[in-house]
This record gives sequence, C-alpha cells and structure tokens, in this order.
Amino acid sequence: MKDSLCGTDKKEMTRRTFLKMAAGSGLLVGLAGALSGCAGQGGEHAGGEGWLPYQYNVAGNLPAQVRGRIPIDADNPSIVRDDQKCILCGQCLETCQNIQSVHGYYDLPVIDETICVHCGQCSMACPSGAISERDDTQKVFDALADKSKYVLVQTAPATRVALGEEFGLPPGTWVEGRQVAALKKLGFDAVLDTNFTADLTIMEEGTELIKRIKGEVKKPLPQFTSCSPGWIKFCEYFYPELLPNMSSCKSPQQMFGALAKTYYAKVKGIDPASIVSVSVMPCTAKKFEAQRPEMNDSAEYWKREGLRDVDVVLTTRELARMIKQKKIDFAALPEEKYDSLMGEETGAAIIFGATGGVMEAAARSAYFLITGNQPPPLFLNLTPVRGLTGVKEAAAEIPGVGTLRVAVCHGLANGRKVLDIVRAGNAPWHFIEFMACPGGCIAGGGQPRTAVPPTDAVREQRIAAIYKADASRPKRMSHDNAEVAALYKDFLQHPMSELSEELLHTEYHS
Ligand code: HC1
Repeated sequence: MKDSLCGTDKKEMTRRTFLKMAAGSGLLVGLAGALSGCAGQGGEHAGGEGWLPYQYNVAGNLPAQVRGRIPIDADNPSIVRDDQKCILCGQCLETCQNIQSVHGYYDLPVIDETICVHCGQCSMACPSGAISERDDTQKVFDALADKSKYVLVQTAPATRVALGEEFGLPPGTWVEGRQVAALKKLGFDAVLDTNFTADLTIMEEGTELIKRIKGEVKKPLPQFTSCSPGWIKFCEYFYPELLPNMSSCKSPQQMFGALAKTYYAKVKGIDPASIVSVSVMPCTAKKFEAQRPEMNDSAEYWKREGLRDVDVVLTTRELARMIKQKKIDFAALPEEKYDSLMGEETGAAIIFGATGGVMEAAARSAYFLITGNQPPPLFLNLTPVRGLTGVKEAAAEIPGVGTLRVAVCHGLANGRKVLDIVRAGNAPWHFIEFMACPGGCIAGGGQPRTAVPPTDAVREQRIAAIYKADASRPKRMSHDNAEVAALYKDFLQHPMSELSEELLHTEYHS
C-alpha cells in the first residue's frame, strides 16, 4: 500500500531499509542501553566511530539530518522518553519535522518552553519503543480502589476500532461492546460515551458556524474546528493571529468533563467532588488538553475550588495495559452497552474518529439547523471529505445560505498548507476541519502500535470500520440524538445558551 501522506514515500523507504537491517542485526535490542547517554536531550549526535549504527555499518543508510532525537521536557504531560531505549535513529525528528512541521519551524515569538504539540506521532514512529505516553494507569487503579469515589469513564470515537489490535484482533475490528464490558469489569461506576458530546459539539459548532455566516457573531470565516488539541496548540504556536477563526467549542472530551461534574452529578445526585472523571482516548494530546488551566468550568459552576473537568486521560494503549494487568480475556468478553444519560451515540458522532468525519457530521446537522428539514442523501455520504488525501474540499447547496464550502486536512504539515492560504486571505471556505494526526484520531498518538511506522493500510482498515458502523446506525445525525435533546430540554436550554457558553465554550490565546 502506498503511503500517501506528505510525500514522504522516499524517506519512508529509507527508514524501512534501516529498520529492516537493524532488526536483522539485533541492533534494535543491542543499541538500546548502549546508546543511552550518547547525546543529551535534544542533542544531535555527531555520528563517528563511537556511534553504534556506525559500528554496525548501517549509519550510511540514514540521511544525516535525521540522526538524533527530538527534545522532550521532563514535565511533558503527554509523552516521555526512556533514554535507555533510544537508538538515536531520528524517526521522531523526521516525523515531527516532515509530517507535523513542528520541529525546526521555530522562527517564533515564543519560547521559554520546548515546542511540542503533544500529538505523540513520534511515539508511533519510534522503532525501539523509547517514546511512549506518560503512564497514568496507576492513578486510575487507585481511584477505582477508593470506595469514596464515583469513577466514571468516557471513551473516544476512535478507540473502539483499534483497541482489539492489542489483543490480536485485526485492525478495524469493532470492539465497542467489548470495550464497555472490559471497563465494567475493571470496576468503573459508569461507562459513558464521548460520542454523546461529539453529537453535542455538532449542535454547538454548527450553530456557531451559522451565526458567523449570518453575521450574528462578529467572528471571522472560515471557522476552524477545535476538537484536536494538538492542532489547537499548533495554531497557538505558529498562527496566533488566526485564533479568532477557531471555534469557541471545547472538544467533546472537555464538554463531557464539564457536564459530568454538573449535569450528570445533578441528575444522579452525586457530590461532584467525589467524581473522578476518566477518559479513554486515542490521543496523547488529550492529556495535555485536560490539564489546560481553562478546562475547569465545573469548578466555576459550583464555585468550588479543586474540581477538574477531566481528571485522568488514558490512551488506548494504557487501557489495554490495564486490561492485561487484570488478566481480562478481552477477545472473549460479551458485548455490553453504555450506561444512559450520557451514553447515546449517532453515526455522525462515530465518524468523528476519521479525518473528514467532523465536517461530514457538521454538514448533516448544519442543513437541519438552517432549513429545519432533514438533509438530502448527499449529506449522509459526503464522500469528497473522506479518505487519506492530505487536503480535501467539498461544496454543498443549503437553501437560505447558498453554497457551503468546506475543507478538511489532517497531519499538521497539511494543516500548515491550508493555514498559509487562510493567512494570505485566499481561503474560499466557510469551515475547515483540522486534525493533528494523519488519518485523524483513528491514528492518534495513543493508539496501538500495530505498524511502526504507521501505515495507510492500518489507517484505512480502522476508517472502514468507522464508516461501516455509521452506515448501520438507525440515527446518523447529531440532532437526532435523544439524550442530547434531553440535555438541552432539562439543563442547557438551547445551543449557545448562557449555560452552554459557560460550560461548553472557551477561548484560546497564544
Ligand atoms: Fe478524537 Fe474527538 S474525534 S478529538 O479525534 O473530537 O482523541 O476518537 O475523542 O474530544 O469525540 C480523539 C477520537 C475524540 C474529542 C471526539
């Protein structure tokens, strides 16, 4: 399968050649400890006879510029590196620079910190497993063991098409029900679904888009999606003047967290201070997002200090470790259902996990929100925004608005291309979806490392599972989610109400 992203085919071949040779020679194991200390954090290794790839005669296969490694701060909330395992192969540098266009783009007015958007794509490319997510599993085991706590968990759209790979199932195996069963076996008090707030996001973000188009809010077009925290950080670092284009919507993870300790706590009669709000995400940047200072609106709501909307974020890989640690036979689990109140999903929410999915979901409901009618079939299969092409476009007619023009990009180097068009004032679009990771969340930095480096073949299998699930759902539009409708009726009133603004929206600053 040809990897289509970012034109990296030649470089990928180079690194595969290296990895093959390294594996054949036992180098990946042998280099691990031996190379530790060869270079300080972020140091470029000079090569030479002391460098083991040189001794093993494979150094010649490495382009000089990829030797070394990215700098990772010791307090990075998302990723860590075990220097004992680092072989200085440069795969992290290449990924960060060429696929994400982050490393090496530092002509910035920032910097008292190491630039990192927390996407974790370096961990997906690291052949020796030196870079991984920061492990927060013990925090969750501790919470589950504390009987005074009510531990609830939300699961992202994309984990259910990848978690099975950790247990020998093929990429794209749909394991939604088994994931729920595993979480219940681990002892969570409630197993809920980020898809619920993905649908809610569409209601809020679609309403915001319409207000921008109609000039009812004084914010610029095109509107940018705001659910990928790696993308947001990228925009903050490199295109801060375009932050007014960013939707004010929090991500579904953070909307969920804010509602878990307000709406859910109220309806269930639970003290919000006793709730431990856990999320399972395909994404390392979600750990960073949950720690952002502005993500504590439940504390504001209750006027109580110390509440965080999301307390702990686990990646798909960490959840798999917990399941293995407890010796749960995942593949043999029965299918179970999410708990209610914040557990209903539509097909529109499921497709959030694939590049183009947020846009397609938004288009389906934008049509409804503008016209009051269900959209025609085109909106249920907005194929131009599907697939792995780096930048995609679509246009659709909506009565009362005219032609809605949208763009979708994934992988931050592709994002940079689109942002440069917007910066130059040449963007023809009303709405743009940005996802930090190539392929979208299905290939997030916290997903199973089924192929290292990641391949389009694995991405495509996961994406196919997502669209198959969407097509099979009786409800495929966010505005048809009955639990979301109940949330508005009983609590928020309507999209972008005062309370919605307080809990579900935020502002980003550079
Ligand atoms: Fe995603 Fe999202 S789709 S960002 O990729 O908007 O991580 O899966 O959970 O929040 O819903 C990730 C996935 C995820 C959010 C949603």
